[in-house]
Amino acid sequence: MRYQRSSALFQEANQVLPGGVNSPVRAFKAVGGTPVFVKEAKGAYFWDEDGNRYVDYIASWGPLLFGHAHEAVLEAVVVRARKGTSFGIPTALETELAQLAVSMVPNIDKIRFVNSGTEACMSAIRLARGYTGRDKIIKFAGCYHGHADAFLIQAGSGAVTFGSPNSPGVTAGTAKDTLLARYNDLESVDALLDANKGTIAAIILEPVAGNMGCIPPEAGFLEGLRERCSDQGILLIFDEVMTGFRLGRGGAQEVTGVRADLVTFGKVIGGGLPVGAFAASAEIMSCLAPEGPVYQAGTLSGNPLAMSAGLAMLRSIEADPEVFTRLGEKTAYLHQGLDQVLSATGRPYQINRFGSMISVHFTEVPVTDFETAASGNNPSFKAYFHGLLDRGVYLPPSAFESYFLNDALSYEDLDFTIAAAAEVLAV
Ligand code: HOZ
Repeated sequence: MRYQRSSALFQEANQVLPGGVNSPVRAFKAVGGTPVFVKEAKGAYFWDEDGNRYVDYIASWGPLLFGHAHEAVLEAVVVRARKGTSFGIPTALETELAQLAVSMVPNIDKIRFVNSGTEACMSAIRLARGYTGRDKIIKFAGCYHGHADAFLIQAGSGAVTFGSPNSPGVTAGTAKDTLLARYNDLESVDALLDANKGTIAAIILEPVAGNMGCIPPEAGFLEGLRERCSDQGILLIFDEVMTGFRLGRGGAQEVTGVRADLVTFGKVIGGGLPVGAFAASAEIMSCLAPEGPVYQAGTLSGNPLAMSAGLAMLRSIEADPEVFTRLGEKTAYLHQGLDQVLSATGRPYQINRFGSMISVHFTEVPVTDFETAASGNNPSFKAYFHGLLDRGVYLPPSAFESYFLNDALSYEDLDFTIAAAAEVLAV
C-alpha cells in the first residue's frame, strides 16, 4: 500500500498531537486521506516514509527558494552549530543579517528579528498602535497574518480551511478593534475609514495574497491604499512573510512600486529556519523597546543558527539575482502547461499567478477575493490534489493556499507535473 507507513505514523501521532500534527493544514482534513510523513528531501523533491518521491510545490510554504537542503544554508548552519546554538546575548550575525536585509528592501532603515511570521505581524500592529496612538486596524477577509488573536477574524489559510476563520478563544474585545474589508475593493475600505475616522492605526494586507490561493492585487488597489494611509496618518503594513525575498530581492514593494510604512517578513529571511522580522523607517522603529516604549522581546529572537541560515540564503540571492527571473519563467511555463491541460477538459477553472506563486481554482468566476476563492473549495479540487499526490506531485493540501516554486525544479519536473495533471483531469 502506497501510504502504509505514513498512515501508521499518523495514527501514532494522533495519540499525542492534537489532530496528529503541529499545524492544521498538514492534517489533510480539507482534502481527506492521510498526510504523508516526510523522511528526507533534496532539491525539488522529498521522499515520504514509504519511499515515495514527490515533486514539491510548497517548499516549506515558501522559504526554500533554491530547493531543499540548499548547500550554502546547510554549511552555514552546521558550521555555526558547533560554536553554540543559543545565547540570549547579542551576536554580530544579527547586525550582519540586518545590514543585508536593509540594503535589499526599499524604504526600511531598521529591522527587528523574531521567530515567526505570526510574531512579526503581531508585533507590527502593536508598534503601529504605539506609534499612532490609535487602536483599530483594518485587515482583509481571506488574508492571513498568523494566528495572533487580532488576525483570526475572517482569516485565510488553515483557519478558513477548517471552517474557523473566526476562532473561538478570540474575545469580543479584541475582535472589535479589527475591521474587515474586501481584498481588491477600495470602496469597502472607504466605508470603514468613513465610519471610524481618526481611530485606525494601520491597514495590514498581503500585497500579493497567498493564503486564499494566490490573488494578485488589481491595478490601483495598493496605490489606493497608500494614498488613503498617507492622507489619514494611518500606517500601511505589507505582510511580506510570503512575498519578501521571493518576488524579488526587495519583495512586493520593489515589484509593485508601492511603499509600505511597516513590512513584516518570515520564510525566506530565515532560509528555512524559524525566523520572522518586522522593519520600518528609523523614526517608526525608534518607538520599539529598548529605544522606545513599545515592548517586544524573545530569548530565541536573533538566534545564531537562524541568523546564519538567513544570511546564507540572502547571500545566495545576492550572488544570483537572476534566480527571480528563472523562477518567474518556470512558473509561467507551469501556468501555460496547466492552462492547456485544463482548457482541454472543458471544466471551469482559473489560474492565478504572480512571480513564483501560482494557484489553480476550480470555479467559473475570476478569483480576486475571499468569496471568489471560496467558490473553488470543492470536490474537483480534492480529486485534483489526490490524483497528483498519487502520481508523486505534492500540492498545497487546501484550496486556500498558494504553490511556491523553487529553483531546483527542472523543466522535466514541470513537464512531469503537467503530464500528471493531464492524466488526473482526463478521468
Ligand atoms: N498556514 C501555513 C501556510 N499558509 C501552513 C503552515 C503549515 O501547516 O506548515
